[in-house]
Amino acid sequence: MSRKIYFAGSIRGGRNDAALYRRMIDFLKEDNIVLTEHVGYLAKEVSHNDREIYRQDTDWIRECDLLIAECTCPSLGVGYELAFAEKLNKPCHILYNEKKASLSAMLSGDPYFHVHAYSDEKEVFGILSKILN
Ligand code: 6K6
Repeated sequence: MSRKIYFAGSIRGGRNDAALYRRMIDFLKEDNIVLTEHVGYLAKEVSHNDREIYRQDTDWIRECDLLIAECTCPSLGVGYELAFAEKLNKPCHILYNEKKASLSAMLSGDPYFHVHAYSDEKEVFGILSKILN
């Protein structure tokens, strides 16, 4: 079943994990629609109007079937998107590398979120497969 996925990952919070986002998005795109490919694909932020970004991204969260967030690199925008999606009752899955980061208590402490800790990138794709099964 093809689903519309909102993939969330850090942009202004830091682009250290952009290559991982891209691999995750490519994997998800095999059988699904990823509304937010730019999160993995643009190496550098180009000029965009922030109001337009906010309007487009909140529209996409309304439209999506589920949200998947990679949260190893902390990002205010991703935290906001998760809270916004929760308010709309969208299923939310959070992945993070527990060897590299500790997740904010505001995410790990919220029983609404499905939190998936991993310690090796190879585990990420098995986690994504389980989420989509
Ligand atoms: C596109 C690619 C790189 O830069 C852009 C232009 N900026 C954004 N375009 C679309 N969505 C954005 C942009 N900046 C932030 N976001 C949304 O917030 C994304 O959906 C990310 O999941 C999240 C990242 O927030 P920050 O606070 O790390 O920027």
